[in-house]
Amino acid sequence: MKKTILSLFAFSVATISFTASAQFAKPEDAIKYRKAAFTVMATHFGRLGAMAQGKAPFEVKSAIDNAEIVAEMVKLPWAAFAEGTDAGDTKAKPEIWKQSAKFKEAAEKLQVEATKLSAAAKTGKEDVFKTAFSATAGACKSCHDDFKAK
Ligand code: ASC
Repeated sequence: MKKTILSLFAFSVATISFTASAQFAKPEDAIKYRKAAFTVMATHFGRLGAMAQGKAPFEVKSAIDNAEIVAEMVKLPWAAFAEGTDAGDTKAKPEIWKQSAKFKEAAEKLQVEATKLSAAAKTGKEDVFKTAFSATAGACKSCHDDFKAK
């Protein structure tokens, strides 16, 4: 029984990782894809940053629209960090694959914070929005510190 469960588990793990790398024909496609996702994310996060830092007026609709895009985009890059996509036109550090549990945790933390940011924008309260923005920016930064080359 135990053996059956173990081999089923091993099979599903193998299937999942195979599927992740099978999503992209070539490693450079995965690299391009994840960079594109981060670019879109950073564009909309930057618009939120301008409001959070008082460089643009705080507008609830704009905050909601941009935060919703960030919260969706933040789901996308991770599948493109498949095995074998560490070399090429990328600032991804080898630690992404060497400390994959820690990387996964950082990615999940960002997704949690981005979801909270979207909810914060919907309160329409500038101070609530600013606090959630800082927490999300902190999640971006701590992952970059550990996993992104300068
Ligand atoms: C941004 C952006 C990032 C993060 C990060 C937060 O606007 O493009 O990568 O914020 O700088 O510290």
